[in-house]
Amino acid sequence: MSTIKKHLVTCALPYANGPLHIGHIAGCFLPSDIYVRHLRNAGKEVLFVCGTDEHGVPITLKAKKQGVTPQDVVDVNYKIISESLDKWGIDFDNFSRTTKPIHHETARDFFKTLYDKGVFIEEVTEQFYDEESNQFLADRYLTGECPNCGKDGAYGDQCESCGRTLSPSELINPKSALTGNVPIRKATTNWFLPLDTLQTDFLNDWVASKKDVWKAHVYGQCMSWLNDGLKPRAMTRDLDWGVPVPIDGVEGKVMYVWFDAPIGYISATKEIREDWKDWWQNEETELTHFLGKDNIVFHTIIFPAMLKAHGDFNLPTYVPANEFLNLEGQKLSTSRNHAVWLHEYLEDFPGKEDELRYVLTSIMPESKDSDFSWADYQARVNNELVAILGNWVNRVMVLTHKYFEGVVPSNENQADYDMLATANQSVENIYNLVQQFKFRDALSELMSIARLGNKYLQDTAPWHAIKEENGEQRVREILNVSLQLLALFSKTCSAFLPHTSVKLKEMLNLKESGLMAGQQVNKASLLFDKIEDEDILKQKEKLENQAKDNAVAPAIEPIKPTITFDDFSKLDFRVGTIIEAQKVPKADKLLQLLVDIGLEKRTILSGIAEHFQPEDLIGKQAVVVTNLAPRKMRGVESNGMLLMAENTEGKLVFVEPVGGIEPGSIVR
Ligand code: B3M
Ligand code: ZN
Repeated sequence: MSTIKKHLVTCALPYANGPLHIGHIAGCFLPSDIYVRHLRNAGKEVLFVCGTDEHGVPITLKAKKQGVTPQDVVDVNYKIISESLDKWGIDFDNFSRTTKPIHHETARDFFKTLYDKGVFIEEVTEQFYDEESNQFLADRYLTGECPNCGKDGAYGDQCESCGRTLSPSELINPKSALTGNVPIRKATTNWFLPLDTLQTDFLNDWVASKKDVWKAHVYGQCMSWLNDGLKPRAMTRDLDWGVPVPIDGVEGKVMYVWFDAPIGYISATKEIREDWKDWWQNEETELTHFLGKDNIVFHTIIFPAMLKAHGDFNLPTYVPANEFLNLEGQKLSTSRNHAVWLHEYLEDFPGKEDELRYVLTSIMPESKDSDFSWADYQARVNNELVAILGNWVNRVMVLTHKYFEGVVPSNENQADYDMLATANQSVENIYNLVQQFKFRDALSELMSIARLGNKYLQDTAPWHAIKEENGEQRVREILNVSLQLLALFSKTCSAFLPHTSVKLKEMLNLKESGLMAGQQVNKASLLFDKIEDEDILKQKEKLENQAKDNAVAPAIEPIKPTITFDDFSKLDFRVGTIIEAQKVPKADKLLQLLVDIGLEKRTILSGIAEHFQPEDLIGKQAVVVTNLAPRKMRGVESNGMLLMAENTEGKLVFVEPVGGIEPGSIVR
């Protein structure tokens, strides 16, 4: 027997550094909203909280780029984000902000409790510092190559390419994101959460207990971090934007954004509920976090470690993270503006909120990455929502008006009630699927009710039956069953298609007590219209234009600081010929090459797998840096580096000796 009385559901707080795109909404807003609506329909007591994450370096970087204050940036984006979510129909109890005083106070209390309990390790460490801009380079202020996947552009706290959390000192060739300068190191005091001891004390066992509870990819990611061994992680930063560190005598330091952000879930609860402790500190409340896969470590390891160290809080039961959504076969990208923005969609397709919900639920990246394309959007709307659901609803309503002047006919003998039994079975299946966070399957089960309704009309053909002897009696039965199916559908669809559900209930004049024979229904109104080729073309053009606009101002890298001739002559460049090339398992970006450099053959890993097919590389020549210290990636040691030319769009070409030359030839 479950003793769960309340459900607290959270959706990851979006950074207020830009609007929301379809990747964010398919990743966590949509699944959490479906889940919450589903629980509410089932009569559960639910609280659904979210808000904008308004601290952190992405915001300050944006402010600097635009020449405004961080507060200006978050004010603008909070407005766009909250209005678009509201208009789209996300059913939050509270959508708060982490710059609110209540949040600062809550985060401060939380920090203070850990500090007073002696949880943190205080340590003076050398951190990267940009002398030109006079500041420490925390998190995204620092970029470099990822030690895990080799991709350039990883941040001081995380590589977005492979999802790995990082410490600044792990980045290869770190650079300041502010000036491009190579940073110096400077001593500073920070407070660390001892994840290593928390791992042995409780995380190992707690995560292990989630093996069959969490999705395989969530559990798998956690285990890989635990297997690598956790290290203490700094929870404070030398920055001025954030929640000030509440330690007497400490100034100019704020909390790490990933320390304060999840506490935002607590503040958002506190803001609207006096009984907030009941939602956070009572075993009868179940906590569920929805998020995208790049946030898994923070919700399954770091935040639970914080909650545990505090001592008073519940830990999450479920962490149903989604994988990534791509757009037209390419990674969604805010910086390249390769995205469909929610607020723009709502403007371009007024009244089509549910169409987007439907399509994104159908392709939700629940267990692997998936792809949104405009052609697929059009096909799903036209072939499923219009042709199946809209058509069914329209036929039932029109026939009811045609034969019975809109009065629900009776069916005393309960003829064809097996139809209703089948549909009720679907309703039960949907319930169970949503409980398991299988939203795609649940949606297709929902559509099976509409398919059943259509087929039933087709098979019983009331338009023929009416002409038979005693036909009217038969048609009464058919339309009674059809209207009941529709009433059931209108309730069941509300978690997935809330706007449609409201329209359907209005059409049916549906009361809490259900649909009664003799009751009047309203006229049919149009639920969905066809998406025309022209609409789709416009969206595709828009994407192309966004890409072009973006290409106007390519990010030209500044020239690196001057080096001496001696520095240069330390480098050993030779011509190499590639003799073998293969993909590296589980690394999207890496190719493993065997390169003949004259004296010997070298294994070299190169982050070029997205640009070249291994088989096309055999025999190709390249300039190789041969005296670079070996580096291990994905368990393979790389002994050298291939030089490539890269343009501002990220296109790579080989730097090859024209006409060819013996491998091993020196380049100088
Ligand atoms: N703002 C990261 C993100 O938007 C972060 C989530 C916070 S959840 C507590 O991907
Ligand atoms: Zn990486």
